[in-house]
Amino acid sequence: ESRPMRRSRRRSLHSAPFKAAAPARCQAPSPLNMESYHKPDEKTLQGLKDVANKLRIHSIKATCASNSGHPTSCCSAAELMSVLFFHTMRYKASDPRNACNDRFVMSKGHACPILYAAWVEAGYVKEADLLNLRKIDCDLEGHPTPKLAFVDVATGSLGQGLGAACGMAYTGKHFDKSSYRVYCLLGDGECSEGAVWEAMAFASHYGLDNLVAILDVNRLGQSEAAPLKHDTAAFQERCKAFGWNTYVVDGHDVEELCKALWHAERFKGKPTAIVAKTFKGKGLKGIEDQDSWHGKPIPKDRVDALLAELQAQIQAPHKPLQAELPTEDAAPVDSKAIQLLCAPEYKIGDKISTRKAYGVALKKMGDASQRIVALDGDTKNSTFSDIFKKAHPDRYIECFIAEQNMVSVAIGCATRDRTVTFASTFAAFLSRAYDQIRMAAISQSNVNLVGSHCGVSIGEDGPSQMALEDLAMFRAIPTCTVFYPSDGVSTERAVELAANTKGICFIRTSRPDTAIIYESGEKFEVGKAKVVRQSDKDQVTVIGAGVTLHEALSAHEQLAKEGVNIRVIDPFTIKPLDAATIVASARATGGRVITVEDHYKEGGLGEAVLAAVGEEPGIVVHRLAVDRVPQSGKPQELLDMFGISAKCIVAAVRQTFAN
Ligand SMILES: Cc1ncc(C[n+]2csc(CCOP(=O)(O)OP(=O)(O)O)c2C)c(N)n1
Ligand SMILES: *[C@@H]1O[C@H](CO)[C@@H](O)[C@H](O)[C@H]1NC(C)=O
Repeated sequence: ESRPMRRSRRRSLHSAPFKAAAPARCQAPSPLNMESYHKPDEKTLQGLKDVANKLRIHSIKATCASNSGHPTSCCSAAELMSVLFFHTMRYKASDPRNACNDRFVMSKGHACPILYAAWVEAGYVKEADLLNLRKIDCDLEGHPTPKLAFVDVATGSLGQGLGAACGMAYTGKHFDKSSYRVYCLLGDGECSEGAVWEAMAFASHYGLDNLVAILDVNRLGQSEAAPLKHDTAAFQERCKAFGWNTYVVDGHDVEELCKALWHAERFKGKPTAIVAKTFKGKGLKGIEDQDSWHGKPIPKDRVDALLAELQAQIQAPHKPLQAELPTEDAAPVDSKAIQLLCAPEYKIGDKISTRKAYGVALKKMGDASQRIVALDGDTKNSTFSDIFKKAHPDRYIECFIAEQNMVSVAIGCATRDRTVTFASTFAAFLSRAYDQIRMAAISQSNVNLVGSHCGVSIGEDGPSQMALEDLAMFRAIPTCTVFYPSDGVSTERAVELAANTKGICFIRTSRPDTAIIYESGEKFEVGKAKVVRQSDKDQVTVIGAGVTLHEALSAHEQLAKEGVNIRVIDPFTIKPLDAATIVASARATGGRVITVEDHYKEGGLGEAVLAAVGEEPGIVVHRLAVDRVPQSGKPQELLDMFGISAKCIVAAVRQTFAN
């Protein structure tokens, strides 16, 4: 690239000598400081105003062509987008996914026509394509997804963009140690989402001064006004209370926006929130600031006049403004597979819980690659992610008790393959981040989620801590691989495989100590089950995982004494499930299959097996699973009470002969 780096050029233009900010935490949240800021020249300002109106025109035309979409949500953000994309942000317009580029997250994803329009003005998207908005053969969908190179995370479920932006900003600052910055645009209605405030707390706790949130306070939501209406002071107080440097601006004044964003870039130690007072449908006479225009294209009989008015405001049809180039200080991705440096160090019969084996495994993966990053939500000494933290403190992010945000941050860290991310908590608490997990699939994320404390086998803590829905939840996610390891060796290999598997990975770990059943050299593959007990005279196939695999092994032992042989299968991954091995075993055991799982009956291992054999004649699956809300007690007592212990398996095996 021969173009000069305007980052340094601008510094010398505007701020010679550049005044170092006072140490971050002592600096009062200052009003916009005029000392070193020089306003852009009139031509630039007019250019930015012109671009804003061009963005409005594009957004209106695109949503008219699709006869759906949110033009008024675009129009409130026109000046914000113009200044961000053509004055503040630094990126290579021809290479939107470049690692060095500033990031932009459109958290109010329904306003994406204006994002697409910005990339038209930047020269990356063809103007004619805008008219294919929302059409079946066009990647310019109704809400943005990473099918588009300029989108890192899918948005559209409101409240999630800022958490992902936090993950990107944390990664930029602490892992990439690069100068790219992260900008996130939110709606005011969107700010009613709790996840926004989890992210606000995270960003200030970690002093993410490379992150800017822009609040498009256009007063209106979908069905009525947002609760704070135009009370920008209330937004400012909230942002300040959450530890952010905060500016209130007229969101339609390009010069004020240039200035606020200029100050944001120089403010050290805190993230900056720009509370922008705007009007929904700004620039559209009779529609601006009116109710009942959310999500409606401009009616055909009004559109020509409104477009003409916007067009008339464009003064200078001169060559379009160009974004500045980024500083090239982010390393290219090293996409080599990450492998354990040595095999698992367990001996058959040793006892370790799979949750602890997870911590050991992750630490070893961290030894193998700098790209491995771990997150947890204040459960690190329960999930054992603290073993990783002790060895690699610089690559551990404590996310505190905010699981939705933890998942969003993890997704953000994993964007553009900057890191290989593992986020852990009790599996039960991942359920509150299910919307984030669902969106992660749309985001094409490779994030790895690890849930400990599955099932009734956690014992005394009782049902609030027991994950009994997690398999159902993760199986339903289209890009997800579900690992359910049953001993330390297979856990270590599950972590290694997850690190190198595309899509979302979920690893389900258990609390009780269980015996090592595999040799340290045993090979594991996604979608390949292990037949752990078999003979020529097996009469029933029993499939268990985690603690219930060990219960099945103990049932095997008891039944063997009575001369009854059972085949025992460890599926290793529940999705994909090794249907071939299961069907072959079922055939070898007279079509008799028993599944046993520490999970509710719906959507778990049993139903996965049923689905796998559903089209095979002559196979009958009997399911042992938790079928009601459990309670506190000792693990073994609970396994008995809820029908998934060795004793219950033995009884079920006998039952299959009775029939
Ligand atoms: C989690 C979630 N809830 C509800 C919606 C439906 N929805 C889409 S846009 C919108 C209103 C958004 O208002 P605001 O954030 O103020 O954005 P604006 O369009 O006014 O810029 C709603 C309720 C959604 N997309 N996501
Ligand atoms: C986690 O660590 C804290 C602080 O050391 C301790 O009080 C707590 O008991 C530990 N919890 C578990 C589950 O080990």
